[in-house]
Amino acid sequence: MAIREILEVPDPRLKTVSTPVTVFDDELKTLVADMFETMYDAPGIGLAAIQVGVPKRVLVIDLQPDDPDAEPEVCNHGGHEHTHQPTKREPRVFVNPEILDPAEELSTYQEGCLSVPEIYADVDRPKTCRVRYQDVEGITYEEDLDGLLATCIQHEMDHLEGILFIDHLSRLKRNMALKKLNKMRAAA
Ligand code: GNR
Ligand code: NI
Repeated sequence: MAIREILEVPDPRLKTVSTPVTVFDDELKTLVADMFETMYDAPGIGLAAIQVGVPKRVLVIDLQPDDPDAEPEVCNHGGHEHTHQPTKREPRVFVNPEILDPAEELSTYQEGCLSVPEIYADVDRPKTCRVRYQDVEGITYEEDLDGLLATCIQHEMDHLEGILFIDHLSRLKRNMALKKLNKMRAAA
């Protein structure tokens, strides 16, 4: 497993339309493992393969990322002292995802993106949706999503089409966000 470099705006590769996965092999499993490691390290709640430079239709999501400031819990059941992850991981993989039945009703979340660091803005998206996807073995599932998971999967699916959350903002707000990012980079 390896932490991979996350591409940031204005890297032109982020505008790539990703292609479907057709081979469910060890290379795919390594990509997914590396994406989880990269997402938990960042930390973020989702990651699309194109964000690590791989133009394939693969997403990982975990709405319970590690809290880097949380104290590890020390236990000694089983007779020896050991520590537990303070947050429960809920890793989810979506290969070749498709959105079905997006709700007409919208909900607004303040979104951020690991490829647009330190910029946050409200985005409206369908409040619920159904998703059809495959797992790393190629098995197909369908599931109804709501709340942050519905929002997050739509944010990630946008990456597969080369779209960033700032593309949903007015040109004025997008330009303000990009200026702020450049200013923070100059100060760093
Ligand atoms: O870490 C992330 N947080 C987030 C918050 C609200 C809506 C979407 C997201 S996804 C983002 C990680 C990322 O950039 N995924 O592509
Ligand atoms: Ni993103």
